[in-house]
Amino acid sequence: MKNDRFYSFIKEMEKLLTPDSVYICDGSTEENQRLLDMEVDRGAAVKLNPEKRPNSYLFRSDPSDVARVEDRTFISSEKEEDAGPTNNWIDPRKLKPKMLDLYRGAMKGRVMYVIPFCMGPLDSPFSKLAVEITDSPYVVTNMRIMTRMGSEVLKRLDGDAEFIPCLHSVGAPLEKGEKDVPWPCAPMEEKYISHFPETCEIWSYGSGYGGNALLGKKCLALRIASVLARDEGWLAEHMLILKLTSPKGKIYHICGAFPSACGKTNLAMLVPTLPGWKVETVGDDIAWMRFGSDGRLYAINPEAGFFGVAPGTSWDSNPAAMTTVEKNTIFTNVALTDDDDVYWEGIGYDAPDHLIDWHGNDWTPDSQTKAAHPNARFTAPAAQAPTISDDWEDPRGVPIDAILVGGRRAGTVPLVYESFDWQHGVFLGATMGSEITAAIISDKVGQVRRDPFAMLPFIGYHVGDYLQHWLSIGKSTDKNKLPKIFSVNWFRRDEDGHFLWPGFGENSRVLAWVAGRCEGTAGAEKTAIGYLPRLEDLDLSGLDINPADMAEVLRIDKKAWQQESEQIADHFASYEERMPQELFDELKALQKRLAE
Ligand code: O2Y
Ligand code: MN
Repeated sequence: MKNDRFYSFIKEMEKLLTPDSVYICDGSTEENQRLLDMEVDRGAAVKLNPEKRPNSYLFRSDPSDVARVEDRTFISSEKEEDAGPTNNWIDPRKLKPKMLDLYRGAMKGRVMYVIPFCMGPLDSPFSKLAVEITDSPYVVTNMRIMTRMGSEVLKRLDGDAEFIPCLHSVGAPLEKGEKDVPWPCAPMEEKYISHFPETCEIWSYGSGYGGNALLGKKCLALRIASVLARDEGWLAEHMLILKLTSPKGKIYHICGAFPSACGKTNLAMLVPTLPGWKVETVGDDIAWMRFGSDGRLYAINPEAGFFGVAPGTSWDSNPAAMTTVEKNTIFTNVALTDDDDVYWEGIGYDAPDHLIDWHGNDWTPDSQTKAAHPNARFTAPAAQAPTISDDWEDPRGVPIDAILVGGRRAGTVPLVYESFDWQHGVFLGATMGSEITAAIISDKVGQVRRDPFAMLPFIGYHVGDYLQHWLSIGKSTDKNKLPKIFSVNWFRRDEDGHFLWPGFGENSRVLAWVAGRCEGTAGAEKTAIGYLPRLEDLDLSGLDINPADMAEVLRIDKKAWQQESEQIADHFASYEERMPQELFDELKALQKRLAE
């Protein structure tokens, strides 16, 4: 393979990082096995019982390195105003020298792995080639599941093919004779997850965990891709993609933007309770959408695997995910059973009398601590999902009929409603949010955190420009060819805090209504907030729900909506002068309709 830029990148990085050796990954089974065996031998991983969990491994992270670190994530654009009010910004002229100091000699005593990878199906016009340099074998084995990586990508880098350079180090050089620790990483104040949008570079230092280290995912497929999408006229979004088939065999593709921990993976793998309906999975976290030559929006899932939250995943809540992780899976920070299988809180059965917890300590049901970390993860190939859709790797993408936006709202926001048009739909996306729960340490529990299109931690530029880009996408084609936009809220509660809507498989009733709206067959009432289903517009057959609760999940409380509109006004004001005028117009129109 000849690509001068690729080899100069490697040479330059080797000079900077001074590893003991450099290794270019081919992505083969043998290479993967070698790395996993090496991690087991040095005590960094546990091979799980092959009879129970074939070809699967457990890693335990350092207790300080367990999740994405938003405070240490930076958009280092040349001008501060281009990062906008929702991002941490450092001037690249300061950040680059600072990080170069950290990177100098950072791979001493380690191997520098070079991972050629592709986000999106190989040879799809949507896809992007990239190269991640890392000193973490854990990252290599996870990237092999999460992306297309290795020799097939290397072939495509031949000539002068463009690629996105991604640099990662755990930030723990080894002195001669120094013994390594199972999960090397740097202290919090030395961690940097940095993005340079003008030069399309990602530099990550100090963390070996998930979104901080598997640079194809949040760093490339969302933060950098959102900038490319703005410049090239497409959308890079934090959305699941599902295929819905009606009893008549009609197919719909639906994207859904939900903030982290709102059940995107569960919805993407849903088992409908409505007879005759089927949901299949195209993607569970990220969608890249482009216009096709027919003027419709088409989406691909740029990833090849799932990096899902284990706690709460059970045969009841998500049977497809449980099947997906039966083999070839890397688990991180779950508990280990005495017969070398995995366990986590919410797996759906009682804990055995003894476990090894995510710290590597003995654990019994009397222990006061959790056996698995709440952000414990499974990394599993998407192709293993029993719900995987036959078109999930279609290089042309799948045509999108509807986009859902939603968060966790105990009140105010009804189960589902449809926007009046694209601009109003962008307003729904711009104003969506979730109540801050006790799971987040904050003095703002109960307050709504606005999270535009669930992209708050992932927009690589100014949030106002991002919303403007959504508006301009709506002007780029015939309006009848655009997906319809819906707001959904599975989380409405009664006065005692009980969920009013059963959720999970019953959400298929909402999907069926969405499909009916796309088809023009489902009814709705025009309200101040949008088109709302009446009770008779939803298929509620066989659903065991109290009629008063059902009425409540669809109720619009005008007073609560007036307060909501005031909160939205504050939220827009915090986004400063780049907030699009069209969204202020939508707010005014909402307030006028509420006053009527
Ligand atoms: O904690 C992490 O590093 C993972 S975050 C994550 C992983 C998979 C899908 N979504 C997310 C997210 O934070 O939205
Ligand atoms: Mn996510």
